[in-house]
Formats: sequence, structure tokens, C-alpha cells
Amino acid sequence: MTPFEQTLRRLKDRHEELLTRKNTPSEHYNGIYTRYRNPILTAEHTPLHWRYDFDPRDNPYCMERIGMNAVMNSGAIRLDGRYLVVARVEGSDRKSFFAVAESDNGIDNFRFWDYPVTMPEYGEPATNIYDMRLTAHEDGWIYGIFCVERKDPAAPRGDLSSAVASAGIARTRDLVTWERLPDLESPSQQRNVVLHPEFVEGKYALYTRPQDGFIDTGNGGGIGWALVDDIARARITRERIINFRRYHTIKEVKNGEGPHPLRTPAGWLHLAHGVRACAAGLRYVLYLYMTELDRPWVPLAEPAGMLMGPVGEERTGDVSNVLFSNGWIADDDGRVLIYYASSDTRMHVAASTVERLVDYCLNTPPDGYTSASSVEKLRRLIDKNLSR
Ligand code: M1P
Repeated sequence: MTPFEQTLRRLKDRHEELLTRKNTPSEHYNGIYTRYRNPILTAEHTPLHWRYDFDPRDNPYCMERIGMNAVMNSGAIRLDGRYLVVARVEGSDRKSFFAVAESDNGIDNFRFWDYPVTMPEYGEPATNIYDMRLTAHEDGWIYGIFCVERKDPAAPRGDLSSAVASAGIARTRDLVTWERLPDLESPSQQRNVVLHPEFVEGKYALYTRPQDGFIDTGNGGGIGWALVDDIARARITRERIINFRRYHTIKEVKNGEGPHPLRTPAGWLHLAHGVRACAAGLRYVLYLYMTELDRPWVPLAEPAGMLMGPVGEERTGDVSNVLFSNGWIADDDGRVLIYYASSDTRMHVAASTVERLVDYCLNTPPDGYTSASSVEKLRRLIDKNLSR
């Protein structure tokens, strides 16, 4: 074996070891969900044939030619018995793209498909695309709605940061071939747009997140709801806020719908992210809420605070103090796999059940919005427990 071949062999062995590593549940207990110990996808999981040129004549040092920086915010779907995520992969060049990774059990052994997704463009080519929400809609298509970022054409000279966010829409049957539809037309910038899986009043229904700027939501009050007649020419004419931001909560600065909500006998179960500001910057956590089955825009229940916040190594990364989820899968037996990214760097999984998450939503006290009400809630539980 030449030194080149030896290096490549070592790389391939280590990569295989990482990809076939078994994942185990963590011991921490809260009765609501179980985190798994290992990240399910990281930059190191991306195929070696994306990163190295295997030809020793062109790459005598066996050098990484195309670096990968992070794997994060992934849409998820169960298709033909396979657990599939459409991951946001970010290269060393800061550009994100989509790539499908597949596992037999949804917990470990995720392996990227050989090629990333080639997403057709719509209109002016995007600078960056990311955070796809997948919806197997009752019309028979699988839709992917994602953020499309372009440089702000109105930015003053010298401002090389201002951008405009809109929602890109594409559909597929197999996650391989994608048909791009026109971007969502909206009076405001949009990120975190999600397609509801069923028709509502005969129309396509979208969860939206109106925002005044690329980062700031400004007057955007929270998670919105809009009906559109034609998904192939989706246009928001009327948008109502269904899940509000609020002072001194986990979603004071921003919030956004995660994956599409799950239909349960008690109502639609929603996973979302909430953002607040602190001295360390923005803190992103995950929370749940429920809406009525027949009127998915009507709030039903919302526990106080977060379902999950960053812990341990999840706290640090490219953008630290962030948990973000845009994918979950509900199995036929009621198991729910929550796919979430930590600190814009890596992907994880946590497991729960529909029953547990609904119980959490319906029976966890809501936010009373003051310290006094929090103490009051605590006292009621303490009284109950101590009087047994
Ligand atoms: O960096 C944290 C997150 O910031 C944005 O979230 P939001 O849409 O709420 O503004 C997104 O860029 C998201 O991808 C990222 O994880």
C-alpha cells in the first residue's frame, strides 16, 4: 500500500466506525422525552467522497478539498419504512445545502446519500438555502418549504450583511427529484414557513413567521396562519398570529413553527422554537403547544416555558446556546422521534410518545407571566404532594 492508500484506508475505517456507532438513551429522566447520547449527524458524518479527491495524482497529500462545517436543522420524514432527514449541511464556505441521510431505526447509523440535493432555482438565484420543513400533504406530494436568502438589493453601499428572507417551495415524491414552485409571495419577509398536512376549508394552510428584517421580527407578532388557494402560486393575502411572542417568556424576541404539527385525538400537537435575548446573545429553546383539531389556528394548550433547552455539549457551537428543530417523525405505534440541532453545529434525536407529549401539553401549568404566579403554582403542587 502506498502512503496515500494507507491514509485513505485509515480515514475510511474511522468514518465507518463513526457511522456504525450505536446510540444509547441518556440516563436523565423527566418522563417527557429521552435524549440519545450521541449526535446522529455531524460534519464528520458527511461522505469522504464529498470532501477528499481520491486520485493521488490530483491530491498527493490526501488533503480535504471541500470542507464541511456543520450539519444541522433537518426536516424529517418516514418513507417506505426508512427514517429520512433532509439535513442542512453547511460547507466551510458558509453556504448551506440540503442532503438526505437515512437510517433503519431513526436513532443511529444515519448515512448520507451519495449526492446532495440539487434544488432548482426560482427567480433570482438564492445565495443560501436552509431549514427545510417536510410535509407529506394529503394531495399526495411531499413538500419541502425552506428559507431562501438573497442579498438585500436596497442595502446601502458597503453594507455586505443585509439580506432578505423568503420561503422557497418545492415538491417531490422521493426526495431525489424536486420540482421547484414559485416562492411564497408575502407582504413581509418570511422564515420558518411550514405547510399543514391537510387541506383546511379546501385550501392549503401555512404556518408563517412574518418578520420586518432578516434577523429581527420587528412587528411580526409570532407564528402566523394563512390559507392559500394554490400552492403552485402561493400568496399570502391574510395572515393571523396564532402563537404570540410575549414579554419575559422564552419567546420574547422571536418564535417559529418547527416541523408540521402532528394530528392527535386531543388536537394538533405543535413543536416550535422560542428565542430570548440575554448577555450571551440570543438563546433558542424548544417548546410545545396545541391547537384545536377542527380549527388548527385556535390555541388549546401551552405549557409554561421550554420543553428542551441546550445541555452539555449542545450549549456550544458555531452559534452557541441554540436548540432548533424542524423535523420529527411519529411512528404508527405512537413513538415520536424529535430531531433537533444544537448550536447550529450538529443533529441529535430525542424520543417520546404522542401520549406523553399531549399529557405534557394538557397538564403542565401554563405561564402565569409573573414570579408570584410561578410561586403560587409551586405551592399548589407542594401542598398536594405533602398532604398525601
Ligand atoms: O442561529 C440560530 C437560528 O437562527 C435563525 O432562526 P430564526 O429563523 O428564528 O431567526 C435561523 O437562521 C436558523 O437557521 C438558526 O438555527
